[in-house]
Amino acid sequence: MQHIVIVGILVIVMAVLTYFGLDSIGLMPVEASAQAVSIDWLWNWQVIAMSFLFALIVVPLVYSLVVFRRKKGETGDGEHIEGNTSLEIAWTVLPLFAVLAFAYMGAYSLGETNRVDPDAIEIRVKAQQFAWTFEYPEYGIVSTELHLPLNQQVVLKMESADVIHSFWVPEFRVKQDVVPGRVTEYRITPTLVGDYKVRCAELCGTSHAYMEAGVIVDTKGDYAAWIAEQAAIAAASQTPEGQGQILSVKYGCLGCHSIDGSKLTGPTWFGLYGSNVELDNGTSVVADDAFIKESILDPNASVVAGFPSPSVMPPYTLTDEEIANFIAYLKTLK
Ligand code: HEC
Ligand SMILES: [Cu+2]
Repeated sequence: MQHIVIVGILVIVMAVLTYFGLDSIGLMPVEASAQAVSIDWLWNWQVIAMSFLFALIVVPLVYSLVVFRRKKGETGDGEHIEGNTSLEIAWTVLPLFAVLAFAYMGAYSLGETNRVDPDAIEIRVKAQQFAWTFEYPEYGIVSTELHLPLNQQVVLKMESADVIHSFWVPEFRVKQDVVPGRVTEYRITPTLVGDYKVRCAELCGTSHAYMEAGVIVDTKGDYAAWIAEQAAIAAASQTPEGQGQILSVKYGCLGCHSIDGSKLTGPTWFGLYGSNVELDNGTSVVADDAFIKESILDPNASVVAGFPSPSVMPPYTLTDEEIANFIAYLKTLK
């Protein structure tokens, strides 16, 4: 009897030490969503159960090894024990209740995680090898970063362009697969302002490890400002000037041409349109549509004074529409 009391006390002490030991390691990153609360609650009870079961097995085992080891000169057999009905009933019924309790807690936690807010903001997520894209359909915004407003439920409607990916932000706790051919949903209510990362949690190819994107939880005000800024950019890129600016970046023109008046490998574009350009053959020409077009399609036709001839600028075969967009952009640089 005395042994049972001692072992009982040791089990409790060991369980408490194990629990606080595990807890102090900080196994979980910060809790940054409303959904994380019930998941962490469930996880905490599992750690308690784990610590207790660990102690319940290890303490009696080690205690028996030490206290009941064979003493010097002892040669006889151990005492013969023939079953113990009440012990068997206990270790059948108690785990049954524990499992039922955890099933109930799991179902409750799942219900909390899936709770639908009818005012949830919808954001579309596209996953592909090996990048995430986020679309805010209400504002025509497409972004490689996911911005979320604080304390507001969002529902991500996720699609994959190729293989199975998985959307996982550890701080939000919830994880959801993104499967080709169907739209999966992910609901989250961020509760902590900060910079997080979504990682693909489904091995999806050679660069799977790099399939990450920024997830930024903003205050309501910062979120509105970001939306306004992105919506303005999205609207601007629809105009000819916007398209012209995009193509200047896309074709690398801005590596040689500045837009602020400074001289790089090529002349600046600042104030170029409509100005008088001196050529290296001594003549000068007005920088109008025809001159600009010729300079792009055939840079050697006329070389600007002060720059090496033949021109270091490679010829570009742009469409008439691209050239018109470029000229619209050039006109804004003054
Ligand atoms: C490798 C550097 C380089 C790149 C890249 C480049 N340019 Fe140029 N560009 C020059 C140089 C040098 C000149 C001046 C010599 C000449 O007239 O060809 C020039 C001249 C021009 C001119 C003539 C008018 C002037 O004063 O600037 C236009 C217009 C122009 N580039 C447009 C473009 C466009 C559009 C692109 C991209 C599609 C582009 N350039 C890419 C180097 C470059
Ligand atoms: Cu992936």
